[in-house]
Amino acid sequence: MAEEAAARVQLEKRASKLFSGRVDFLLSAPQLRFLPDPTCPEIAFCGRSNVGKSSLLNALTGRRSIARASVTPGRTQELNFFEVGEPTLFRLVDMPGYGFAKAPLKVVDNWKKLVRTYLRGRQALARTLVLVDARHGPKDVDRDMMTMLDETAVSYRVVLTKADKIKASELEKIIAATEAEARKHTAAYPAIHVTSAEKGMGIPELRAAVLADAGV
Ligand SMILES: Nc1nc2c(ncn2[C@@H]2O[C@H](COP(=O)(O)OP(=O)(O)O)[C@@H](O)[C@H]2O)c(=O)[nH]1
Ligand SMILES: [Mg+2]
Repeated sequence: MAEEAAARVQLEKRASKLFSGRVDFLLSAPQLRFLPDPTCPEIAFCGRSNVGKSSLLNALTGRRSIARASVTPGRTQELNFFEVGEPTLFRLVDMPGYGFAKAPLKVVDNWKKLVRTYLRGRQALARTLVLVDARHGPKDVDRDMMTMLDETAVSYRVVLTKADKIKASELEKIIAATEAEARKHTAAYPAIHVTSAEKGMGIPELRAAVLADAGV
């Protein structure tokens, strides 16, 4: 047990060092043909619009605005790639947010095609993270996403965001509900992550998980 804890601390230290080193924006892919060559493992971040995806990416990388820097408003239908390590060890992929109620059908169709094809067919995809707002727990759009991911080849982690926004007693209930949801999905990890980009909660653990998932 002590050994396990020591190994975990070691991994978190290595993860923290790596994430505070080189992290560079690589490119935005609005269509499949613009995807970069799959030369290293990729970790994809999915979630509803406003779930806190950019904030989480910034917290993980210890940057103020790496995720926002490249994502100009109105161009949210792209996959944004960031490289970590020098030389590059793995990539973080900021997926377009879902659940935008007023988007035209054509935009939603395009989104579905791009995201599905990437998530289902990408050889380099090492893990997907599905972000869920801790204030609400899984909603129908999150369940739909998880069901779609059950059909992909890689398993995914469910990550609660904005955990600082609710009381501890409420958070316990949301965690239980989210774990129950995860257990219903064949490709979801049973253990979920609880994070706050604002307070740094769960960030070292998630960095370590990403490193382990990327196999570095
Ligand atoms: N209190 C709190 N607010 C957060 C947290 N993460 C994101 N937010 C806020 O939630 C809103 C949406 O965050 P953003 O990262 O842009 O979401 P995205 O649309 O998923 O990229 C912003 O106003 C953030 O400041 C968090 O951990 N705690
Ligand atoms: Mg964003």
